[in-house]
Amino acid sequence: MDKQITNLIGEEVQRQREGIELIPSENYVSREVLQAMGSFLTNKYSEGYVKKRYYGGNRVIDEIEALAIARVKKLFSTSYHVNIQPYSGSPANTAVYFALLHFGDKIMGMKLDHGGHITHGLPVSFSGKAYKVVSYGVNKKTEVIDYEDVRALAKKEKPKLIICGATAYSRIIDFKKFAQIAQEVGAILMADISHIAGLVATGLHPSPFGYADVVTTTTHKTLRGPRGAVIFCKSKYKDAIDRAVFPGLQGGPHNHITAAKAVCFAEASKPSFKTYCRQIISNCKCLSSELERYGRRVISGGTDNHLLLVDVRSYGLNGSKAQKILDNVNISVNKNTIPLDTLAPHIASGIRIGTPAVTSRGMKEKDMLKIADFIERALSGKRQEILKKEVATFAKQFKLPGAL
Ligand code: DSN
Repeated sequence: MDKQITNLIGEEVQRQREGIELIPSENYVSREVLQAMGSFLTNKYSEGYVKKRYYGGNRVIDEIEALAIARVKKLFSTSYHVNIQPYSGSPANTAVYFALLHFGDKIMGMKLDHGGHITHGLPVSFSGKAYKVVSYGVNKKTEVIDYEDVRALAKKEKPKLIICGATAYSRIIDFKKFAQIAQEVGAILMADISHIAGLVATGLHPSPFGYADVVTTTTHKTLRGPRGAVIFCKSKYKDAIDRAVFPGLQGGPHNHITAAKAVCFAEASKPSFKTYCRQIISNCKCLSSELERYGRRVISGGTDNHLLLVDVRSYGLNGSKAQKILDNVNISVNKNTIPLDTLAPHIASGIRIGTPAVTSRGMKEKDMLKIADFIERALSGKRQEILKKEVATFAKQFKLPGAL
């Protein structure tokens, strides 16, 4: 046993147990997902795809990969082709671009400070360097996507690929409208549902299947599986996508993660997972209205999903300071730019708060009121040592999923 690492893992488990985890992209996996990730499957190389491997000894791995694919198709009720191998969300998105575009082609995604992701065309990312980027945002007043603005920009710019989906957007995304726009300008439509995958799988957010040509998702956010991703595509893009993932960008798939994905897809197919996702949204709405009741500005005036963004300037803070203060009292959030932010992303004017992880610990609406109170007291400058103890005592009442 490696003592140093074991001790550090122990410390991290304690941090998770005594803390309130509000980063919307994080979650707690089940014991079964953990077991699959920590299995002997990590020992095997399997470049290629089911029954088309470059190395021998892949009979079992083929069965696992085929099962994961069958389960995820069932979960999302889709007949799209599935590539289960992407290591994570950014490689999955990069693989889609590599498959369907030439370097220098034009892509259109959501601006980072309006909720988009780095891989949706940020200048410092590969997506922003290899492709020409035009970006849409939210309406300045409503802070919600204005589909007529998106349409006008698409008509003017004629991108080859339109990306919809976000990392910091609290409202429903209308995939049908995006598909209409893409069709009108002859663009390919990619939906990145990484954040909302669990909500989509349970019918609590409209599905992009049937509308988007390609759908990407991570498996570790609302879906509550291992750190990884999946690409779904219409059959005409199948060969290009598969070639872009392997051998284009990746080598051997992470078979232990493929197995854990399969476990997660089965868990997410259970009725109890829908109950869980419903509770994520209820908790989020409750937290949002409680913070508004304290007089705080929630971007777009609320939330339809698992996250909300709070403008922290009314506390006399920026996002970075607010994140640090909350960290000191065992509450994890992340600083986040808000629409039309004048501050750089590493400082930002807002914080992003999400409820998938706390809901996995069994917290309900009454607990959200308590969390709002903790946040309010911390950011209004109340004594941190006392608050930290209160937060730890509160958090420890809730079992840490996956822990023995
Ligand atoms: N880091 C993820 C998030 O927090 O949304 C996206 O990659």
